[in-house]
Amino acid sequence: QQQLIQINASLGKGLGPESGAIGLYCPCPSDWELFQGSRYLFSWTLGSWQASVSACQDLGAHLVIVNSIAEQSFLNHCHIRKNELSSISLREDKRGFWLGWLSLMAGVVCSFWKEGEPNNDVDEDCVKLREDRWNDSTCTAQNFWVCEQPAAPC
Ligand code: SIA
Ligand code: CA
Repeated sequence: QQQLIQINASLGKGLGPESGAIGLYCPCPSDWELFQGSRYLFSWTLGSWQASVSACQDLGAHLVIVNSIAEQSFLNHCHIRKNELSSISLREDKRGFWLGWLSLMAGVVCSFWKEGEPNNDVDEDCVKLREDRWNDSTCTAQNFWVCEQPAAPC
């Protein structure tokens, strides 16, 4: 809830019911981007990976799960902060297993690692978009994040 207000405030909006604003409230928040049956929110504030999980949950969403080349391309075009990292819904456990998802496409794991990644450089267990690919990074780093949610018809 706090995060939602922060996000809206930094967008100069704050039009949700929680704002107490009087007037029409659009059920489809304009700060979400639609793409192929999902909608996406690109955060305007920074947080740890776990804080990002909570921020998405507070919005009824989850950190983005990348299931296709098309979806990765969409992210590449829409996550505009070129030299910043944005958390996605993928994490490594202490035994080196990937938690979350890694989808199969045509029998091969669909992943978009940056060249040389994941390198687990100084305990990097959380995955972030970095430019147009993925990098493993520390879970405590303060980064942007991307939420995803099934797109309900308006
Ligand atoms: C990140 C960051 C910044 C961070 C840096 C990492 C690594 C890459 C290499 C160190 C020890 N860590 O992921 O948060 O962008 O300070 O890159 O260079 O993860 O794989 O330099
Ligand atoms: Ca890394």
